[in-house]
Amino acid sequence: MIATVAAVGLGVASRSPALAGAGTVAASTPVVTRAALDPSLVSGRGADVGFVEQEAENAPTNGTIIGPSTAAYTLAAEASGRSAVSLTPGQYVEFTLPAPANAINVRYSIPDAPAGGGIIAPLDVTVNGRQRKTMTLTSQYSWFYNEYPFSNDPNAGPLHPDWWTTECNCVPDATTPAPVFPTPFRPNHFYDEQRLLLGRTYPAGAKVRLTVPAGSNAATTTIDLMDSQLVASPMFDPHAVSVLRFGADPTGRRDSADAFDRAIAFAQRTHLPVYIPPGRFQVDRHIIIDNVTIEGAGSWYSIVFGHQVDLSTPAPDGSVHTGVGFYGKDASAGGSTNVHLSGFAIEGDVRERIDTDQVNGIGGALSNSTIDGLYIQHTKVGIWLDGPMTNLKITSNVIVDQIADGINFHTGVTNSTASNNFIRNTGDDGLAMWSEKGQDANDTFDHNTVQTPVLANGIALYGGTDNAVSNNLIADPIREGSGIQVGSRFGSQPFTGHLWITNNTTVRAGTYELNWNIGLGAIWIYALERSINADIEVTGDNFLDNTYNAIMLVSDYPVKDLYSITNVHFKDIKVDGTGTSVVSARTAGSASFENVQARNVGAVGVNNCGSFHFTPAGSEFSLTDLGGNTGGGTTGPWLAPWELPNTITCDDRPPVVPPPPPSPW
Ligand SMILES: [Ca+2]
Repeated sequence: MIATVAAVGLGVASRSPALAGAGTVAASTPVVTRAALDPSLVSGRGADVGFVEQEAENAPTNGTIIGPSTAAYTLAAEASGRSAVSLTPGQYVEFTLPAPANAINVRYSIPDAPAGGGIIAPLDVTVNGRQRKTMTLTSQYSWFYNEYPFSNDPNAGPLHPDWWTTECNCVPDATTPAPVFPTPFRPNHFYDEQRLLLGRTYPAGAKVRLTVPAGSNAATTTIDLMDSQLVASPMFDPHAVSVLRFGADPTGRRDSADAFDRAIAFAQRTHLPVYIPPGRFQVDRHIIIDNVTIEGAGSWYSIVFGHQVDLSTPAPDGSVHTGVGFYGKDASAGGSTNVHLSGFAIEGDVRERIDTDQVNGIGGALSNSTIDGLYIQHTKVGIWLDGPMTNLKITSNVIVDQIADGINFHTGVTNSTASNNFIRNTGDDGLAMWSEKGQDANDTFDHNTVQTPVLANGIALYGGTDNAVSNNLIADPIREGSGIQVGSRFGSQPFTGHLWITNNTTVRAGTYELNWNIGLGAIWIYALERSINADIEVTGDNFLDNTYNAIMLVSDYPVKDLYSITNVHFKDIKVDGTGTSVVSARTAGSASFENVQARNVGAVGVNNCGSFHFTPAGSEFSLTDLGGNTGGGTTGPWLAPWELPNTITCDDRPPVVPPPPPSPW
């Protein structure tokens, strides 16, 4: 859906029904949101990272509002709130600062080059009509095409003609005549973001206008949102050892990797911290870190950036590229310990997905360590840990524009926490625990915000023991993923002990699964490689504005008679809006429900297919009603007695009734 705003400011009232209860919104009154929602709807959940979000679609503009739409491969769907503003040269969008600020961050999209590889284009920034600065936007890190692991060529055909392909309902290689797919085929990962220090502090009420210059080479410039904040002055630690003493170049012209190594070696001998002062430091390889503290002046000031480098021969780990990254020693070499990183940015240069490449912002094994207050952009994965390792705390980092995951606890990461982190625009899971070979155990993901993973899930758990996911805010997963996934997949160890999924809020999740051609759930429990029978307690979670279902439990069809899901318990849940059902069960097994309240439910409350035998005994999946399960939609109470315990109500593709925006309960 495309709506053109005829009068400046009209969009505010018409696009923000969720805010209607707050009173009439004047044209230039700033509309502050979190994940495109009224902040009161997500109070206490997600990260507090010190900036204020304003969606472009809520701001005065003479451009064109796109969306809202959840259709994958569209600009609108990958935007926060599934809506944005497209500007042609000469057009603007204007944000009124809701609080004093000296810095902004703009999430945007500009077109790709005709043959791929991206373009650069200008965007003017003025405050109260003055102080013009020009940002140089880029699409060099966006625009991927085709199937996994994706191509940068907008003219290429499917990468896997031997795969089942939904668009033709066929296997292209086995089909005569061979199907022809339009190009670009499955374009995605459209957005990027860029930070700008304004040079002084402006008061609340100042008007920050983003204008596409009349001569811009970008046919359209799409603005999704603007974050603003008051960035603190640079931190200086007089007791630390500056990398400048060892020859690092703060202008970024000379490579500073060797200088960083020398500073770290000195710091290890003298037991002093390493200091990265304000500046741009070029580092084109891994910096190995062990038993060292590295402090920057703040992530807006101390920037470590690098170029992607081709390796003449592949590294032992299979990498064919290297790039900027801070790496603990490999677990097989004992790993690293007592590493503390804070207050700087890591800006990579990764433009393609090569899963064997170690081109992550932070990697290796880091026990008894902390990572705090970093900004990580344009690496493959922000923080990819390969255990076994233990006791790592990852706090208050901003990780954006990644090729793959935001943070991944991979293989035997224990007693570790990721909390108060902000993750946006990952190309794969935002936060993941992947218990491959070794169990991730006693880990917690708490109070993080994860937005717009363009593929896969906001938070994903693949096996593990006694882990917790709590108080997170997860918004806008785009495709083949959910807000939260619990999956026996990717060769993971079994779920054992308990898994607590507590007090999280998802919004605009429950997406469409292209390969299955069905709708998912905002929480997706998936028994693909083994049964899931650990104690899974889903308590206090809110599932808002679910495109399809709120809750899905599924075993893939080829293994539906091998694996089941049991021992899952839902309690004190609020479901505000489902396009289809509250619960979709496509597996054998059972789950219990207590005080699961729902409203604005678009289809029958329980879509129960079981394991698809449809015998007179009913579905192979049973629901246990522990009371307090109230509310529903046009088809009646979501958990009506006639559905219990296992009435077959299977419908692969029920009509979707888009729910109204979430509102106070
Ligand atoms: Ca938006």
